[in-house]
Amino acid sequence: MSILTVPITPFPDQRPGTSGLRKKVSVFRQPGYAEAFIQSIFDALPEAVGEGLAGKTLVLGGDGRFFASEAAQTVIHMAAANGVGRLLVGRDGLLSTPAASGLIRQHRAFGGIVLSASHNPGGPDGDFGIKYNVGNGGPAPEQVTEAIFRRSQQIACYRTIEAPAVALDRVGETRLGEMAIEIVDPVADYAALMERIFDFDRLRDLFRSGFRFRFDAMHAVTGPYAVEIFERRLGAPPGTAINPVPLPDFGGLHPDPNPTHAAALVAAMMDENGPDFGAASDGDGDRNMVIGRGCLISPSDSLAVLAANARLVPWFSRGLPGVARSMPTSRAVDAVAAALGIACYETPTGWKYFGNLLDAGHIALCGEESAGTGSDHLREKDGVWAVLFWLNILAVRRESAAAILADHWRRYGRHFYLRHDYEGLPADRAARLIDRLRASLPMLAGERLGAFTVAGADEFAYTDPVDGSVSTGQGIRVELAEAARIVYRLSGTGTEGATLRVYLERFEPDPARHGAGSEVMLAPLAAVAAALADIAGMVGRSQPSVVA
Ligand code: VG1
Ligand code: CO
Repeated sequence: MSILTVPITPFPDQRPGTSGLRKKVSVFRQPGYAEAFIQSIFDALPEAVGEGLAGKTLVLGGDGRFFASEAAQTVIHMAAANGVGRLLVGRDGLLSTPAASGLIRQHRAFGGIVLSASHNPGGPDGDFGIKYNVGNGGPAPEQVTEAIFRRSQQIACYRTIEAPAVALDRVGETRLGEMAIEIVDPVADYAALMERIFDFDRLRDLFRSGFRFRFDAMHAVTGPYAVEIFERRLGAPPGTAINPVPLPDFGGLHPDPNPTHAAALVAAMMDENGPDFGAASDGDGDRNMVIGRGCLISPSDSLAVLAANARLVPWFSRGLPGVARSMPTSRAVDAVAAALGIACYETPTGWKYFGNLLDAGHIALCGEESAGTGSDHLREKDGVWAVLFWLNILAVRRESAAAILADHWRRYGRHFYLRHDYEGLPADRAARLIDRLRASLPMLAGERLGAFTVAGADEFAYTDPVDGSVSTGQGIRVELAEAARIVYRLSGTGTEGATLRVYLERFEPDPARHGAGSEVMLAPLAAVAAALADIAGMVGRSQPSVVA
């Protein structure tokens, strides 16, 4: 088989965002586009992590979305041409993001490539993405993604080999040129890891007792994981996992597990005869939405409840060393950490910032307001794991999710929380909105905003406590004296114009008010947030397009 060196000219737009390179499928389909980015990863590694991939083990998988099979063959051929020693591929090219992270760790692989645009829509008109994970199993840190981007701006050629497509539909060993290929069951190792973390006997008892659970896989990657773990290993009735077959267009669904896109599940859970517990995951299986009967659970609250109940899970029976949350995530988990007397770290948005804290053992649990929760069991957020965590708590406490949440608020107070997204904005105007806010920061302290007073305002920057690296420009924070906070930042995962995210949070200690709806409780804060940034004037929108 002959190695080909194909000349290309650099594409200017290959800077990875919050989680890998995400673009429209039509962008990825330009000749040489995916190849240029993949070769940039390979070329950047020696400088970025000290060693190249030659002779090393690489993991490859993805969420099976449109364009993933072509892209998988591209990676396979290029890996062989670039001297990769061994490639571990999920059968049919499928691996959830957490399963890929677990495989990298278990096989001590050098790294991995995940083909997914996660919660972004799929199909020929939707999005595609490529993400590189490093040897700890986690997303490449910023220094590495920046090195990949720099390389992509100088790249002159890529290497591939002339060979037919490699069949990926059967578990087993094969070769391509000098490279060994091992096609693995995407679920087996992951399911075995879950058995080591949670109390599967107790979970089986829960399902035997008639507990009714519904998991919506949204025709994305978690279907096979849910069927194997919930139905086969834990004895939940067949049909517990709905929309379980991964489809390239996600069956027309938008695999973003929030009340807007998982509306059918939410409706079923709001029925008084609905299931006891419901959950959903996203395209690549790292996000989770959990929902009790009649009771939505915000991701920020979920993180806090998991932290408070961690000792009920065998993996955490000795407690947590510390926890972390991304900056815009509500401070509900901080209250739990304070009560437990453990550290709570605040990191920039994106899972890559948790890696060092987990590796160093400073934390064992972390999460984001965007429906991401994870722990030291691997180095990605993990949707099915988070759902099992809740089920384990329910199996031990034998109370409803609604009762557990109400009890949590009574103990720690409630952090009312909402995120307003303004999607598809002209990028220059969205940038100007943020610039204007940044410029106003020095004047804000002491200002009256409606019924609120600004206690402080800044732009978030983070110094990693482990390696000292600094990340700046991570969101505008406005702290209000009335135990409330507004955060503004621009999304780094969108593919169409800019998305402005406005995060609203208000603490309420009084249990008499805990039953109120977030929209009502946060309406005055939302009005102030829109006015302070002059969202209507700057980008011409009077309403957010998504409320999460
Ligand atoms: C969003 C979320 C962030 C999350 C990221 C990747 O990023 O806010 O918390 O880590 O998506 O999630 P942004 O930059 O658009 O706000 V996933 O499941 O799409 O990989
Ligand atoms: Co995801």
